[in-house]
Amino acid sequence: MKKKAVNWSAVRADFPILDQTVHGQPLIYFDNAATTQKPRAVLEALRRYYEQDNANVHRGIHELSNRATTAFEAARARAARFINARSADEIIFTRGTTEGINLVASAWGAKHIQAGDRILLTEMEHHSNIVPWQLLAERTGAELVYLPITGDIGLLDLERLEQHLAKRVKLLALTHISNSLGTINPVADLCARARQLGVTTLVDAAQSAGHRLIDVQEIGCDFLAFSGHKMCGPTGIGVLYGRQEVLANMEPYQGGGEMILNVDFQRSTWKHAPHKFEAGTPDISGAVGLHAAMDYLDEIGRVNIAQHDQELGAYAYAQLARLAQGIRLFGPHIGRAGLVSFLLKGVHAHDVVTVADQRGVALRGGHHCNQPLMRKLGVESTARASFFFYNTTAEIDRFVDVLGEIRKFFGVA
Ligand code: 7TS
Repeated sequence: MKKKAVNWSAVRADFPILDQTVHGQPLIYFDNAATTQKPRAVLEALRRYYEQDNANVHRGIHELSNRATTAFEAARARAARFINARSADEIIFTRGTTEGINLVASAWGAKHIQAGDRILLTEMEHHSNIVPWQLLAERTGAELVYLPITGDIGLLDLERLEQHLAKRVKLLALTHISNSLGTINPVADLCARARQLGVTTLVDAAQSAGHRLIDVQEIGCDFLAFSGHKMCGPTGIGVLYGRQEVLANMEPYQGGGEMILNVDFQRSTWKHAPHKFEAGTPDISGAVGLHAAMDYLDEIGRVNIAQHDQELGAYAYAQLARLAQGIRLFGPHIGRAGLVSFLLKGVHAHDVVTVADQRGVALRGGHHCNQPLMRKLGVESTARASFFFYNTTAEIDRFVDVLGEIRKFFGVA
């Protein structure tokens, strides 16, 4: 994709919510790993849809229903282009990453996982890429195994990957970008190595889909899941990509309207993918909003977004590292995503977040749905600042000043 110079302050002005004060201070929104803000283009697409086209999809032959169906299927085709899927039939709309992973655990797992099989995860997975597999393991007698990470730097220890993969592993499911560490995993390489051994692969792209170019053919995964709300889209809509050959060999996910070919009192037959996996009325407006979000991100250019993201991440990391003994930083020193997890020595993460909020800075503190990772790191929680392209280095400077004030306030400076 051709790179162009981006006017980042003009881009920021597309987000009305950012222009406000919180507790009397200008809002600095650094909780983008939890959810991102929405540009006017997305808000307007939602309003236009509800003001002009709203109807149910795939039903009725009236004009509005046709328009809603066209808009919904156009969003599917757009999502396929967004991640370079071969076909729109490989795009299943879900509520988000969590539901995408649960869908695979349920519909793929039911057919392919048996007692004694292993599912390989990593120690840096979000709960949504752990718990669905635990439920599947309980149902089937399968076993979960974990690729370790290397201490606070938080890189995957890949030395024994082949050894791990060779031991009855049926599925490798891992995150592209860690929401706590900011690690960017080499997913294409891992999927290639898994594929060679006949292992099915799933990539959790919750933290990457809106932040960099995603090409599922280049990654070579069987499944990839992401959430619209973490990439400028509405809440309640997400995408599960599944390779066509793999989707064809799966059970339905939920039963209901829209996913059937024919229903008798005792038995039914299903549509082909993706409709087989989308029972009931889908989130039509969500898909329309997600379509606008994908257009918006590509208008800026995901290559530009990735670069800006990494610059903010590197800048923040460097500024925080100057606190030296006063701070513990998590995640890689270089090549990190646009977020930093940290602990101020002598101050609880929740206190950092509470006092930062009083100064207008929105952070997140806690285990970030990474409890096993936190235990591995020997902590209960971290504070986290996570950035998106509308954030600025000036905001990071203010945030670092606020941390200085917090350290003084708690008498640890
Ligand atoms: N996977 C990763 C890597 C995530 O970071 C998250 C959400 C999810 C899956 C789940 O996404 P959902 O949209 O289905 O909820 N992560 C975070 C976070 O870091 N803070 O709040 C939510």
